[in-house]
Amino acid sequence: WGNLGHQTIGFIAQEFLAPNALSFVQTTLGSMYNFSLGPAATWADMVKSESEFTWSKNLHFVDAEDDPPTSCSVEEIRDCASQICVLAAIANYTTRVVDPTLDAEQIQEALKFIDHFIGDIGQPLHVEAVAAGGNDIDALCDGSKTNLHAAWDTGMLTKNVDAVHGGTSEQYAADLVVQIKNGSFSSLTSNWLSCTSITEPVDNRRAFSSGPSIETDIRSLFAARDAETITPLECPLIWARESNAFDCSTVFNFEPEVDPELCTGSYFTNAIPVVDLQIAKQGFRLAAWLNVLFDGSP
Ligand code: DCM
Ligand code: DCM
Ligand code: DCM
Ligand code: ZN
Ligand code: ZN
Repeated sequence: WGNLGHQTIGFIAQEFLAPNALSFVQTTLGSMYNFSLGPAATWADMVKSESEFTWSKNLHFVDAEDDPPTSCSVEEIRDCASQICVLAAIANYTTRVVDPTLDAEQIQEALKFIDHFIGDIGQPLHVEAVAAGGNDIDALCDGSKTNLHAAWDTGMLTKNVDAVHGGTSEQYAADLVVQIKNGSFSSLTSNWLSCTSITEPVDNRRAFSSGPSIETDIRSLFAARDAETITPLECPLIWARESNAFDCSTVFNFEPEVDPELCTGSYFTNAIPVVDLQIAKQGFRLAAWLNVLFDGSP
């Protein structure tokens, strides 16, 4: 996603933080980010072009070697063998954000990376290898030259937010929060969280217990950290598969030679509900992830 999408995800998450997670976020981000995951969400994109952070460029996506629109899939071993992908990055920064041996700057970076990467994993083209995640497929947005990836990161989203959400990430977030709390998304949220249902807080730094998949996930993650390895997480893989499925159903439902325009007509009409869903869902999941870490339950 571009800045608008990431900020929206951060502002949504901020609304659903539990007390300890909220206090951790506020203290860790400080006034520079207005104490909020909204403004902090774009830091990872800002630094990736700086020489000091070029190593982080390939952490923003996972190149799923599937075949959309015929066949969609994400496999940890096939697609992230190098451990340089968004799946491994979420695992790494989940251990780092609660690592008491790291200094305040490193903890803040870990939080900003989690804030950003839990957003990116919801962008279907950040979970796709074809044409470098769609970057190499030329397209038009309202007649302006773009590419398939950029239209999903920014073009379609900006057009829609300008048209029906007041043009700002704050208003877009507020509108999606209403849908999550009382509207069309409210019946979906327990499903969104089905892999983050950690119920037994242990302590503030390791609030994990046994149970469904994510508990096993995160517990083994911390065990693996002590062994200086990184273990795959199940929830981010499930989230990646959800996003990647939209490559088959929606994103590659597109013939650039026949009609390269993405920001009008049926392509746009079909895409916007997917964008809204993915932004709302990842914002809600970002809050749940931090709530599990700092408050012991989502
Ligand atoms: N780093 C990271 N994840 C790790 C280890 C390091 O993101 N598991 C980052 C943090 C610093 C840089 O790499 O920005 C150098 O860290 P160090 O000096 O700990 O090697
Ligand atoms: N990107 C991606 N998958 C790739 C390559 C890039 O999702 N295989 C993303 C990262 C940026 C955008 O596409 O959001 C543009 O990438 P770049 O600046 O590397 O061209
Ligand atoms: N916290 C945490 N891990 C950190 C820093 C803080 O779990 N690395 C949590 C513990 C408390 C709150 O944030 O719930 C404030 O912690 P403290 O005052 O101990 O830093
Ligand atoms: Zn992108
Ligand atoms: Zn990114």
